[in-house]
Amino acid sequence: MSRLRAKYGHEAEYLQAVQEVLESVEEVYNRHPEFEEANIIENLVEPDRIFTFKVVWHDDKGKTQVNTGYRVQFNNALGPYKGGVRFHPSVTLSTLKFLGFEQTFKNALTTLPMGGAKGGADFSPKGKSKGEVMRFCQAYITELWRHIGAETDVPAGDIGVAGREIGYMYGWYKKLARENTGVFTGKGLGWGGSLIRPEATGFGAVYFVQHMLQLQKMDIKGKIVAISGFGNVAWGAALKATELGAKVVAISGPDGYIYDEQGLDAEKIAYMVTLRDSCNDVVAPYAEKFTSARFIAGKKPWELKVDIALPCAIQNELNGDDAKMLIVNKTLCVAEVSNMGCTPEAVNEFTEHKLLFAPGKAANAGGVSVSGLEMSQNAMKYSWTKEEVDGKLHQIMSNIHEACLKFGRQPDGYISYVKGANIAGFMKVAQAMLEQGV
Ligand code: 2IT
Repeated sequence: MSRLRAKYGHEAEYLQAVQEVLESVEEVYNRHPEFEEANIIENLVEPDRIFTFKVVWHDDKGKTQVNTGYRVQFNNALGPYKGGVRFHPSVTLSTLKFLGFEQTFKNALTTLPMGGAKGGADFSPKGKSKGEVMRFCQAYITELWRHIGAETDVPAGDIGVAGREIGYMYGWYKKLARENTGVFTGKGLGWGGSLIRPEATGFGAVYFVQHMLQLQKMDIKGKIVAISGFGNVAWGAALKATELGAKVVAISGPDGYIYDEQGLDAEKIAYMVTLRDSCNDVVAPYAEKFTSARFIAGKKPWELKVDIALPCAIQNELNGDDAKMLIVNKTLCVAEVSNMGCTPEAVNEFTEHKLLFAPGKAANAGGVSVSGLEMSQNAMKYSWTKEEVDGKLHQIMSNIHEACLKFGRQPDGYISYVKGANIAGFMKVAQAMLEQGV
């Protein structure tokens, strides 16, 4: 860590993600001298390669706009590089290195043959027209297309990138590469996309929470849930939690949160997608449309008394003070559905108070799992039914939960899902690297 800090001191998120994994695996690592011999940690914490490029495009006024685009190919010990693309003004190299690092272990947990990667740009979709988004996606791919491919690196969506953006990127990729392979996942259902992919991250997270609760002899039915965010991931989580009989009382945006005492229903959940697609990045209009709801400006939903908290927005969105409030309010379970949604201080609070807490690389692995299933379907030139994909997603989330139990059970019986997920993911990647030589 001190070597990494000296080299990348300004990359706070990347250092945070690495530190968490190294702390978790220390004991196991020390029991495997072959890892030390091969210098596996030094090898594993550095991305294989990073592409950084200028993305130049024209806005609707004909003005030239310049952004910075990236793709971090982190590790391909287990399969082709795989991971999403994020378009958000906060994107830096540190963000994408942390996400690529996390993705490597998350993908290992899915048991599917996928390495880890992440890409993106400091582009804000907020207030942009459809044409502007399309031109931006095309300009991004003009630079990136040479470095990706169905057997080398398979991008997908993340914050600011959903079905529409994947369509524009894939359409442009096809023109340049002159091939029609499934190089992106999250494609439209009519042209190679998988059923359940849009819902998969949220669905998988709720399946994971079900396993956590079941182990403690509890049921998700009747539980009160707070969700942050209102994008694709929040939508899937709200849909599944509601279907299973939980009551989702909060969603949030950068402008504040919505408290809807009656809970979300099908109409309200559908409206969430309309809000997201408007590209205004605000949730306040929800309270104007539905009178059962209140808009609380500038606040996060973690001050509410709820049973389950699901951060679904962005990294470090739940801090130590938020965690303290959730603990005082006797929250039963917190699952990171966003990547690294909780700060280290928050994670420490949860662990100290023995709260049921799932880290993102376990809880949100359902999205990339169904991406892996989309790759399989594309390779077979075939598509599975909704039931088949959902069944496989269920099985994968159950396997991840088992892996967390295997490596995360503490002497006092507490399940550290953080340790469990990190050790299970690390062992698989480290072993593969060792077997493949340097
Ligand atoms: O963080 C993630 O796992 C994603 N954004 C999805 C990645 C993927 O390749 O489906």
